[in-house]
Amino acid sequence: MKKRLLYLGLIAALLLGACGQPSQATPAASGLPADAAALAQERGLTQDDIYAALKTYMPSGQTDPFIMFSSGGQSGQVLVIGVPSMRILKVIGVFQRESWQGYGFGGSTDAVFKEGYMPDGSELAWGDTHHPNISETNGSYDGEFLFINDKANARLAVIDLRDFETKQIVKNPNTISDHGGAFVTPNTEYVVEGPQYGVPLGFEYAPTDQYQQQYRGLITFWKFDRLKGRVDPSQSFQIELPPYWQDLCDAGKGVSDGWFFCNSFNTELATGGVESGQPPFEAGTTKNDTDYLHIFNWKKAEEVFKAGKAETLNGMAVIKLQTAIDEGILFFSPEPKSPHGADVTPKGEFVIVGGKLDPHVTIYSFQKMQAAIAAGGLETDVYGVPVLPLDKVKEAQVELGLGPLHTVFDDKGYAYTSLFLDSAVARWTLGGDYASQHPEEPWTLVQKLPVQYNIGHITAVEGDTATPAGGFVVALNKWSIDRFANVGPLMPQNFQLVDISKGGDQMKVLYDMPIGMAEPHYAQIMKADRLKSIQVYPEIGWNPDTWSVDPTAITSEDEARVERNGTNVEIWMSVIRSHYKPEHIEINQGDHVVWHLTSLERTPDATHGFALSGYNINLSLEPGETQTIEFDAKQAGTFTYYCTEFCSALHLEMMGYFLVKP
Ligand code: K7E
Ligand code: CUA
Repeated sequence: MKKRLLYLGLIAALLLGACGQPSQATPAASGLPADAAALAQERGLTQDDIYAALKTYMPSGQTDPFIMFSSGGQSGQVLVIGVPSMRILKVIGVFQRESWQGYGFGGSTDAVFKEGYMPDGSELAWGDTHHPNISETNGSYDGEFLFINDKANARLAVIDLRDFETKQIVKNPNTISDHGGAFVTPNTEYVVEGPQYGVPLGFEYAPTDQYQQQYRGLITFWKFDRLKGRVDPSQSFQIELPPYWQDLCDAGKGVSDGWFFCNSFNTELATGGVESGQPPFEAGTTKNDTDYLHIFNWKKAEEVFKAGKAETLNGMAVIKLQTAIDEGILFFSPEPKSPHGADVTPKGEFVIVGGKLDPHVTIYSFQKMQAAIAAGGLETDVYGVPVLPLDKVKEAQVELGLGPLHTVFDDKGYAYTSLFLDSAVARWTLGGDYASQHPEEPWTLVQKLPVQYNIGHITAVEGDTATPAGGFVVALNKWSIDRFANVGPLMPQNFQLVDISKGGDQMKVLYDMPIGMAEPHYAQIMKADRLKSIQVYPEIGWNPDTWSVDPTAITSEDEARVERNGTNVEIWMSVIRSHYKPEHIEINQGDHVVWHLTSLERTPDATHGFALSGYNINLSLEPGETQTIEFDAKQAGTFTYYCTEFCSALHLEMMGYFLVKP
């Protein structure tokens, strides 16, 4: 009994604490059922567990204050997750077809999907998404667009956050894999796709013994046309780089706006070949003590491109390496052992680089870089790129632990770095202007919080912008091992929500969220109120691709009809609870079919599907949406079409016959 009272008191105290204002919280606290305390006791929940539960629980009907956009890794998707409840809100098909969204199964999205095929038209049906980036205005998320790269095939996708649909995929014509994308400049002038593995430009054939002469790195600045909501390849440019493996990148902002930074590895120019007695890549790429931080003046590169000093290769403008050197576009600076990550601090004055095999993060000063460039007299690497000496540009090094990878920031002057080998989140204090924000010494480790296990990226609320919001960090852990029920040898990844609301060494793990599809790399967390998404399409007949009323749309059931012109059959179909009109379509085998479907619904969430069995067609018709499918009726027989969304009590009756006469 005594224990029970203790628990009750504890929960009440936690509730009061969690809600801040005791007066507001009294209904919940005073009305707290005794069985809650009994439950806590029965389950053996600790004080921390109860705090974590109260921090993350979202009562039914309440929405999360933050939205996380996570890459879906090798599933090619984007995951949309509410924070702090860690509930999945949506899965967006990007580089793979997503039947639930009707993405890539017959409607206008087929064209988007096909845009991303190889230059010779070969199909690419999957992708490896790594780094989602929300569009920014003045260095802060504006909630309008989301970009993500496909590491597997060097592609970039544009998602419109008005309807959360993928609108464009561009294939990079001059490289075959990428990594340091998709990173936006502070006003989303460009979406940057950094490269990864060196290949000859245009991924032409060249033997690996020609590595130094013929292989290259490449960075792409895709121009974003915000009005059109699309990348414009004709206004985009690339910069040829030495064939080091350029890795993670970040755009300068604030004082460093106009500049861009990428870490790299393999300055050894290793080409592998373990099968023929060469050192394997893992050894060959880690011989040197340092690799090169790549420092780009992208405003200068833009000028050079606009002045016509770029060459055209496979339809893309490429600033050649020598031009980049001559024009002062590209500089290097040494980075300690197997660097990973390049993260710019909120005001833009420092770049932080981790080191997979170095226990420190290295902090580079942008101001010192500028001074070193101005001072001149720089040595160069073997390709002639000027190298800024580390001791001239280094602001500090902080020893954090083993395997520092990525760093994000909060509103209290702390930085948070993922420690892969240590399986920990390091909280440390920034110096410079940030020093006044916290009582601890600048540039010191404050806490190492164990996470489960092997954290890759880390993300914080708006934690990579000019205006970090603090509150939560999410550790994107690669291994889960023993954290969840055994679902076989391919285990989920583990997203761990971490409370960073209290200063000092008071970070706490709050919640484990299994990710049951693929390996997400990066995620961004945005304040939910920045979203401007629509609930229903603005007008009946809306084409989500053109973002306007489609000329083929109909506005009432009276206009539904079938017209035949020789062997061409055109169908105008209305879709509303709970019937299609027409319900019978009878055609001849071999006819060419153009089928327009318009949802006449105006009610939020009144979505209808359209599945045409046997023809590999499935649409999702959201309220007001129009889609057109086009195909040859090759198979004769009796086919059914039906609605795949449970839209009403008579949803099962929402069907029709597609009769194809032999
Ligand atoms: Cu460090 Cu692809 Cu961003 Cu993963 S990369 S961790
Ligand atoms: Cu429409 Cu089910």
